[in-house]
Amino acid sequence: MNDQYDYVLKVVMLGTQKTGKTYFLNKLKQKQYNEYIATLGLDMIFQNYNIDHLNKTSCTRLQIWDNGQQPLQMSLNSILGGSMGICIFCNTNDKSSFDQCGIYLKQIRDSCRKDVIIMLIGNTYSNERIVQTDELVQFSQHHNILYTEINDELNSTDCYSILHKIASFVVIKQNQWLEKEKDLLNQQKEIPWMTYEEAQKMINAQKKKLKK
Ligand SMILES: Nc1nc2c(ncn2[C@@H]2O[C@H](COP(=O)(O)OP(=O)(O)OP(=O)(O)O)[C@@H](O)[C@H]2O)c(=O)[nH]1
Ligand SMILES: [Mg+2]
Repeated sequence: MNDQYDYVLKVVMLGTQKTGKTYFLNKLKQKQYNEYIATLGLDMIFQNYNIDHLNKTSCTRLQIWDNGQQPLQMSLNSILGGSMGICIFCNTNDKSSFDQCGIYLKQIRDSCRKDVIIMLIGNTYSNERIVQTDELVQFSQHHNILYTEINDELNSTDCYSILHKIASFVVIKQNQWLEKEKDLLNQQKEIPWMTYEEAQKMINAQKKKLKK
């Protein structure tokens, strides 16, 4: 792990073809989006955040995987492995992209940590909307995941805030978990995505701050 960051978090963009994954990430980075070009295999971009929690600012780097529809021999299992956050995109003009969300969720439950943060993103591109907000909200509540909607007015700040929300949930959960499990951590050699030494260092720093 790079010393500059307290956390490096893997976040995966899932969704069937043309649901707006690359559109979203281009907007985040203020890149021009002219025409649809299928993502081949995987693209990766990075975004840094400072997240405040427990009297501490965690410098967090998101490693965002833009998952195309041509997996180039990589199974969804390996793509999802180690992820802390997942955005599932649904194109509200395309019912089949909504149907696929349930299948993705099942796969996520099989492949990821139990506390992975999942957000459903409903993208409305044209006026011919087929999947309504109610259905998407209901689905999210039923599966206990976050939900948000995007449309033609999406800008870089919106994308930044959406990913900030996911990163905050991950860091808060992780800080709470480290605090709660510190006795256990003393006995364990390694925890899933942070080495034992890193976890110790973090707990000690947190304690020092709380004492002040
Ligand atoms: N709301 C909105 N959506 C857009 C706009 N332009 C493109 N999109 C979305 O982006 C989709 C196509 O582009 P991509 O974002 O490249 O699709 P993708 O999900 O990355 O597709 P794959 O790479 O093939 O998996 C469209 O079908 C829309 O859902 C826009 O101006 N407004
Ligand atoms: Mg793409």
